[in-house]
Amino acid sequence: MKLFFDPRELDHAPEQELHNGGFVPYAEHPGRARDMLDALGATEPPPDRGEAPILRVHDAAYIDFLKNAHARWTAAGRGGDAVGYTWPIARRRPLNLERIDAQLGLFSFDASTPITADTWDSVYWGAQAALAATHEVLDGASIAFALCRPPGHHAGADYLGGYCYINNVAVAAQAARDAGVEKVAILDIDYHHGNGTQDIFYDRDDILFVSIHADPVTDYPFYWGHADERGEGAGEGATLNLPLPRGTTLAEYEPALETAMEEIAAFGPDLLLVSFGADTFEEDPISQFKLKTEDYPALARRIAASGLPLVVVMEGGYATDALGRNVASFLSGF
Ligand code: Q9C
Ligand code: ZN
Repeated sequence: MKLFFDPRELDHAPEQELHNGGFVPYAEHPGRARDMLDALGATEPPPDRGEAPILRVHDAAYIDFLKNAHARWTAAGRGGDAVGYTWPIARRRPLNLERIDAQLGLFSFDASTPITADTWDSVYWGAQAALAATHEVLDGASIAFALCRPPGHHAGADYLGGYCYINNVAVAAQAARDAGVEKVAILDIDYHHGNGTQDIFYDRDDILFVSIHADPVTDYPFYWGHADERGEGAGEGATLNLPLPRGTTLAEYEPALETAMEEIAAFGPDLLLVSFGADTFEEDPISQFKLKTEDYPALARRIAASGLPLVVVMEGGYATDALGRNVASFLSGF
């Protein structure tokens, strides 16, 4: 299995995040990628497919903002990383606001996803890694892995959040559609609901989104991921959310995965993309499921049993010393 990674993904390194009312060291740090690299062995850098595939799922104004936000923050006389502090609740109405603080609110949904001078470069190359893995499979490989960092599944067409800026799996899914793949399924097994991915494809019937995650009644991102969200318009029925309670172990996780895989089989996709987060691990510092390192191959085997071509895209996982081990354990099941 080929693993795709670009060293520029290491550059994005915010200093801190707002957590429960105080500032703490940033959980989504470059050491996560280093830990995975140590455990996984040789990776290859992705070719540069440009911005066009990114702009297929993200608004041009948002991408422009991402590229320039930190420079504008600095020009406003600020030090450190750019973070918003006020949000236009329910997008009150379209306004042409120039000030960086207004734009940060417009293009984000939380205060724990800072933009640094290096953010654009890292997220751009992470998206290229997802594209490389996708094209590897479109060219005939049965599976490929994209070591994307920062992660992507919380980012929507025009917003960042949850440590995510570009939605790597969404870019990959759309690239597959554009290459002629008719039906694409996305299985999201990060601990957190993939709100950005859901939003991007919510009204589409050509891309199925199925997610197993911590119940948003108790866990971030709260406002999405409830079981009654099933898609809208043409996409009605092409979204499936399977929320699980805190404390979930493999025994409770497996029936949800069975349901997810049956839904995917019924959809009849030509390609399956997996948003994989290792934050379902029992020792994850910000999450509350109880999966063990040795549980992950069973998940991979059930996914592989679909017989579908697979692209695995890295999402979260914050127990840094165990992260590489957990990802290697998951991939070993394929
Ligand atoms: N620190 C992913 O796993 N939590 N993102 C912020 C207080 C955000 C996790 C709240 C968790 C986002 C990709
Ligand atoms: Zn997560």
